Amino acid sequence: MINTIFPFWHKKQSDAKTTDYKKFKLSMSFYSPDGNALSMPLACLSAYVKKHRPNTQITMAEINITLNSEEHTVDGFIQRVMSQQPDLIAFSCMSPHWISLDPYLQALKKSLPKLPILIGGYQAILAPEETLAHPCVDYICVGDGEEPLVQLIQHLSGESSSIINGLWMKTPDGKIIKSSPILTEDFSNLPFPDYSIYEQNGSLRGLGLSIFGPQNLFVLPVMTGRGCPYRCTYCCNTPLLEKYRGNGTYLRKYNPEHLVEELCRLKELYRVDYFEFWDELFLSNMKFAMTFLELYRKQVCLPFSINSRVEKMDEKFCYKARDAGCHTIWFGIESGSEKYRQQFLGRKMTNAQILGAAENARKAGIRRLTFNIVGMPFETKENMLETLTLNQVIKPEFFFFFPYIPLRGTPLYEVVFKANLLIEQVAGDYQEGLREGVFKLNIKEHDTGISSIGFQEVCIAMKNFQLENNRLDLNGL
Ligand code: B12
Ligand code: SF4
Repeated sequence: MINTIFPFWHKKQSDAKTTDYKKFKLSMSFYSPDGNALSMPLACLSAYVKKHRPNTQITMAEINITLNSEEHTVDGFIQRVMSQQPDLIAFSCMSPHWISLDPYLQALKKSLPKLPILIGGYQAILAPEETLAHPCVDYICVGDGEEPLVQLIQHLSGESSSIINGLWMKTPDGKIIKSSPILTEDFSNLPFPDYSIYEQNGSLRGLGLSIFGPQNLFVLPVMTGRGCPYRCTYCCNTPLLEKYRGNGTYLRKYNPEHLVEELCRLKELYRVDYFEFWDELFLSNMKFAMTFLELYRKQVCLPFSINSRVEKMDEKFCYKARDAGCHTIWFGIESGSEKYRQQFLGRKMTNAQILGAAENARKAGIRRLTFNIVGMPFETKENMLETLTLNQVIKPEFFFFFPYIPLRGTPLYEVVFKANLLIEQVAGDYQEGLREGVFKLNIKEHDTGISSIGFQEVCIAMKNFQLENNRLDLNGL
């Protein structure tokens, strides 16, 4: 019975003479289309595995395609993994990168047929059937990965044979064993992310850890917690919030005192110049934010950036954040059309609120980075131009726009699906248009939406605005 449920149990038993069960080699990987060399989920998982299964040796085999080095081609990747001789390879995968990952998975299974392949992250969480149906994939993680990963390592080491909560797996005869997702609830015992897996020659410098941070400073991405209370229709937070509805612990934060201690430790250890907070919403818990900022101001004393919502950016907050060292606030406008935003994106803020929030930040001396999405279903050329106009009024220090990608599991994906607007393959690289100057819709052209030609025209106007406008300098640091 056990052997049928757990395909690799068998392998470990038969290899017993040659395998030292005390040691376990885990390779971790992720696909990066934009040069970013840090996957926060893998840093979190590494810390947890090292705490709960200390004799695990963790190595990285990331696929960073912009580096143009042999190491990141399919062959180079396989060589790297083979040299690490892992007992398990674990990928963190976002949905837009799933198709690009395919040749790597195929080559891996061909070269190392006995190596178990585990996929976690939003691809596995929101499209579990599709992900496990891939012929090369053995396990998927359908929720938070900390505990399931440790349990899988124990299982593959022959230390446990129980069903692994939070993982789905394939039996050798192709059956699928499912279990419920796990939400890591208690952050008080959760170790902070482990950055050491990314170190090269004992350092993190020069690796490209931040996309939007000041280029001439050492910027370290960090997080204060996970989860967001809003329900934007295009965002994967929405199906997760729905999944964990009624579970009061979905919005999770670290203890502010412990977090500040950790930031001081990181500052010292890596000689950090600037922290970039990657939480989807830094201000998901205002009481936490105020306590944290006060401690940060007194003890950390470094500039930082955060992700926010305009509803939270009142004058009081902006001055408080500025006093603590806030250099830049990132916030989503997404669409400049109030009507489109409310009807299709589930974002109820008014344009007056957006302008007010942007002005509050400016008055407090905080730089503004706006996120905008273009090419969404039923978005017209006029709607897209409204997005450009609103940004031209605000003149954010950094204007960013992304072509919309339908993300499975989200309400807007359903709209695209029902209107038969899905295309076979979306662009895996969201920055390609900006680099090449050629912008492509990630949904089908339709009568009530913008045409491909109109999309290209407005995107070029946006790119020009970006070039003329962006000035995220370091003045005031
Ligand atoms: C910070 C962030 C960024 C940063 C940094 C990205 C990076 N290099 O990691 C920036 C701004 C650069 C960015 C860019 C992009 N992002 Co982003 N980003 C986020 C954000 C806000 C936080 C992600 C994070 O680190 N969370 C903290 C970790 C610890 O939590 P977690 O990811 O949930 O991980 C847990 C589980 O998922 C699971 N797990 C995850 N991986 C694995 C692997 C294994 C083996 C296991 C067992 C478990 C497991 O266990 C983890 C720990 O419990 C999320 C929003 C969100 N709601 O999460 C979006 C989000 C991840 N991004 C998203 C997208 C789409 C992108 C882009 C592709 C943009 C685009 N327009 O298309 C690019 C891709 C860039 C890249 N290099 O890959 C989507 C992904 C959706 C999806 N279905 O895949 C999200 C969810 C936002 C959204 N729109 O819904 N992003
Ligand atoms: S506010 Fe941001 S993280 Fe929250 S649901 Fe909206 S897009 Fe997602």
